[in-house]
Amino acid sequence: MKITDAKVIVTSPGRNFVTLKIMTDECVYGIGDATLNGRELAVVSYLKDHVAPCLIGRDPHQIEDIWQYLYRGAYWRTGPVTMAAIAAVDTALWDIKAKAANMPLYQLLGGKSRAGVMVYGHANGRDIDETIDEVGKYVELGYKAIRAQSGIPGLDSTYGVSADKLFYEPADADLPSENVWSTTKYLDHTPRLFEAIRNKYGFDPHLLHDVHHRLTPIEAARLGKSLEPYRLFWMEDAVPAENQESFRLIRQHTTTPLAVGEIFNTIWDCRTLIQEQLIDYIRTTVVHAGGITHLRRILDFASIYNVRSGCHGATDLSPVCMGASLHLGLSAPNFGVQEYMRHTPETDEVFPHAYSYSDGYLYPGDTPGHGVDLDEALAEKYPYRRAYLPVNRLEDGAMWNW
Ligand code: KDG
Ligand code: MG
Repeated sequence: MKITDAKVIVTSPGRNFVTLKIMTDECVYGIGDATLNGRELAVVSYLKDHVAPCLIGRDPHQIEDIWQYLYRGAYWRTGPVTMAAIAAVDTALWDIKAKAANMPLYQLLGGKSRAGVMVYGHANGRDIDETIDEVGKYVELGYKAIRAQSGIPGLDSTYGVSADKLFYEPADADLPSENVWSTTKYLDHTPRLFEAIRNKYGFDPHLLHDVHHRLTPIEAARLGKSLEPYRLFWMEDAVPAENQESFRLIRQHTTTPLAVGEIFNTIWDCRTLIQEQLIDYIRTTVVHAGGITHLRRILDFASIYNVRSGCHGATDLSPVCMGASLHLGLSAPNFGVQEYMRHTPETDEVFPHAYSYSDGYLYPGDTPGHGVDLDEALAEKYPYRRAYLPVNRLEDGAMWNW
């Protein structure tokens, strides 16, 4: 089998997605997600100008060799643009291999380790009462795990709180909108949110919370301690993780489980975190961490240290990424939980998929490949629109992490 073409498709059915479609001389094709929120066109160029020409004529079954060729061969390693491009190729090649074998992808990854993939949904509200109501809606939908975020008194807007409750979209403007952040207000408010949720719903649903990189290590330690009575499933991205050692300090102070890694691109970004058992869940996902080949390497490494997966699954990761992630989640022995932010009906129509939700779990389905396709004619009707994530400033105007 030979690769005959590699086409990059940009579409915006409510939000931007970049998809790579690899064609072969045997009429089997594969698709991979290459979306990098707010920097989409950089990956488009990387793929079109620098990767696609190198793929033509290669054997698509040589997945590992092609991965190494694109990673080592570029000389310039890692980074979100490079790794999203490599991920798209890798995902498309696994799709081709599984279609050629006439098997769902999870079979090629070793078969099922579980019946379904537990997912968590996003409950959020402008204040504690509204968030409590939203948690109730996810309980009604059968979710076993629910992330809770709430607006903070005295701050106009904050991460995780959206107007549309089911379809959260943070890339909300043509140029970055500006938010104001106060750690003091946040640290006072957040334990009250979880106290109120536990009072209302008891300890049955798993509760998760995303700090979104906003604290220092000692502040994160304080938050983790103050949340201990509410037994969170995890506290996510408590601090920016360029310094993996930051987590040593947090870990010394709290038993609240820690999750991190949605913006990591390689196994080296999480090596210390995993090896020193400083985290409980690694959140790297297919599209931003080099595809199925590299994410599986990360998860296997993590399994030795009792670290489980908690793959990122926000709306800016396309249904193609979700499908691939579900196959890996079904097979990985150390799967933990999968984030599931629902895509809009327009997006679902452009990306017909075999996966389905039922009673707190996602099931990848048994279609050969990863089970997600792209309706190219429909995709063309939704042209790219520039959209950025917000930025954050402290109350004195200084830039902060969003
Ligand atoms: O593009 C950025 C989003 O994917 C991110 O803000 C979502 O933190 C996020 C999450 O946990 O889903
Ligand atoms: Mg997050």
